[in-house]
Amino acid sequence: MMPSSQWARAHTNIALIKYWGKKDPTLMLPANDSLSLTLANFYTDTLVRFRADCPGDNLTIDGQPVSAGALTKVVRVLDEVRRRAGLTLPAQVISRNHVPTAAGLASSASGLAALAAAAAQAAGLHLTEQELSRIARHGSGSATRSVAGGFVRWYAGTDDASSYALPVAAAPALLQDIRVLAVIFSDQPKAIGSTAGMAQTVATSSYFPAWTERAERDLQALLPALAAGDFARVGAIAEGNALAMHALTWAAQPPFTYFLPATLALVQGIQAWRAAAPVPVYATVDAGPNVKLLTLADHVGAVQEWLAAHFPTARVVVTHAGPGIQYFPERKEPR
Ligand code: 2P0
Repeated sequence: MMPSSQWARAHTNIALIKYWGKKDPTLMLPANDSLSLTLANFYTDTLVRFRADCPGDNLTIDGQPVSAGALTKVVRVLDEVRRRAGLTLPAQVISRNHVPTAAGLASSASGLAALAAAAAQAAGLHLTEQELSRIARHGSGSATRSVAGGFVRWYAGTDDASSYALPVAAAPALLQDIRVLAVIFSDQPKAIGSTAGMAQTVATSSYFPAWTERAERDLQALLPALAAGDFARVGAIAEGNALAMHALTWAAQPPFTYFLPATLALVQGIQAWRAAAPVPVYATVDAGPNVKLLTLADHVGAVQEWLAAHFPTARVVVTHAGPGIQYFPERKEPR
């Protein structure tokens, strides 16, 4: 069958149990299982065309060509699709990010998940989410989880076939009511990227063995809390897990941190507010200075007011649970 063209959309995600470290960088196997929430407002649309008249794999993001040197992750995903489909054609890839400018949410998770889905479909492979997540994993670890919607667990696995993501059961009310507020302090690129930061952590952080045990314990505690819809428990586990991840970087050699003073001020401010008032709001932080607050729909207004009073210069974007991969035919570019 001649390969065709396909648009696919994938949403980014926020990890409640973090992925921070690979046990096999070649196969992209993580040291521990992780668990995330797919986010509705932040996504990437990607078109893949396999065509003989392309000089090689090429990619534009929001209309800007990406240099061949920056294509490594993209080519890893395309190669995995070509290997499975028995294809040798190069690919033209057009990608559009719908992640608010500098939202502090990585577009690599949504971008590489959308790429995996569009490329597989364009190559004539009709794969389950589980199979697609394995392909996305070859691009970027966090992309593994962006293939599915809602709460998603990435099983670390022990080889290529056993390292994939699947949706996790959660109380319907929790899935409907959970909100994420992205609080943006900085849109500067970080000094140490995720891939390099986690490699340095695995190689040198004296806390790394304790981290993998902690992450496993947190995940086992989170699963029943999600199923029961116990938001306070979910939030407390997520906040503790994020801070444990950041402790790893301080214990690396040389030590480093993604926190800015404002990051710490917000995390401490939220903890103090929570202790003083019965507001269910919890913080999580990824590989950068911005903070994501977890709360429930009924409390979004109060959290926004508190942020305006205490962090008046921060930009805030509110979102909720999002879906898994969506497809659009080529002639219908998604809007
Ligand atoms: C996560 N992060 O679980 C963690 C928490 C950031 C902090 O996954 O090397 O861009 O391409 O697999 O996926 C960011 O790392 O790194 C990340 P690679 P990725 O969401």
